[in-house]
Amino acid sequence: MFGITPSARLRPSPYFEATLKEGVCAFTTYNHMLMPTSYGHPLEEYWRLINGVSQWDVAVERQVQLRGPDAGKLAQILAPRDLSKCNVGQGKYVPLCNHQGVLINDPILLKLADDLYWLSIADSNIWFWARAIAAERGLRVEVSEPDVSPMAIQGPKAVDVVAHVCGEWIRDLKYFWFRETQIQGIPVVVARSGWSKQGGYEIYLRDGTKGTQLWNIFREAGAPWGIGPGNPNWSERVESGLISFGGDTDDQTNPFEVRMGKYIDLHVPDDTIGIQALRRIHAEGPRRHSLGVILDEGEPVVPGFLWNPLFKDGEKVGHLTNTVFSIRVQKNLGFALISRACAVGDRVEALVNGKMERGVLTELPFL
Ligand code: THG
Repeated sequence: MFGITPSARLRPSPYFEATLKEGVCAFTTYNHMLMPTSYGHPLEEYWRLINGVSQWDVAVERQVQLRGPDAGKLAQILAPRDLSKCNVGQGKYVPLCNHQGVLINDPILLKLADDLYWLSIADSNIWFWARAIAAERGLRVEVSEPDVSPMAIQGPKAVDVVAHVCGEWIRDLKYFWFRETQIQGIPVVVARSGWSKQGGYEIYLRDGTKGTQLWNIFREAGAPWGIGPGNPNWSERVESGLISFGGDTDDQTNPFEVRMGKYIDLHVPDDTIGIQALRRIHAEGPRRHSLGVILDEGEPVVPGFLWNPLFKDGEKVGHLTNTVFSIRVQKNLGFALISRACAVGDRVEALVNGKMERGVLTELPFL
């Protein structure tokens, strides 16, 4: 369709050369980097994730490092989720909000030490935010970006591949927990996590010069299980109801509207950013919620520029955010961010890639 012009503003992933060799043929931008989105065989790539094991360059999930005596304090000021019982070696999914309770990112927090945290961020600049807050609050903490680049190994056979490379201990790792280790001398953090519902691990590479080497180690070790390249999979993640910050949220979205309420602890200290607003929104009830949309028409929808108005009985009730053809459901599925006056079973319509499509509201996740 069109190409991408590299520039000094775009940071290459340490796995870039390896993914070129794998035949990557499309990218999207995320955190001022390029993320592979296709290797040219969508069905093969999808079923590899569902039934086998898939290897992803997700270096775009960049790390905001908090280091210093007040690192934990800053983490709790940034995150409206109770971190007081978070252990070293534990990760947590933490929606971050601004003072209005509006979602500004939804990272995974990793506690590496009492004075060292990483926020593995979605697509928005949290270094600016964390540095500004740390300075305004007079905290003794350095906010930086370490040399860290995640690679994901996802799918039901990921556990066997990662155990083969790292050792049997990875089978007992709890979800979002991690351990610092080495793979053939390459420093990594191995976590049980990843942006799919098929299970798997993320290998956080701690030496950007070793990307190709680390990629090839897993490529070779995974061969008996049929490992191959993939990426956060549009079809699978919509089927699984995984929300993409910035794709399924706008600059008014609060966590309660997008099914993240369970990650908000209203009792966190009063100096946590956004908590006053979140308490108020929770008490009043959010104005919108997210539901699934199943489109009537079967002709496969390819990802496009969405965020189109959604109508019920001719009246605008919200937005259709993402829509994609589901390979397991064999229908076009989308996410609706809509008025709470709309409910499961309601008929709706929206423009999808230039065509008015009708559909029905349903619960999330689809599968
Ligand atoms: N891995 C890493 N960094 C990331 C992501 C990741 N940064 C950006 C983005 N993804 C952050 N967002 C999410 C969103 C959902 C999940 C993980 C990261 C997730 N959610 C599970 C779910 O919704 O079922 C479990 C959440 C829970 O129960 O605690 O996994 O993928 N390194």
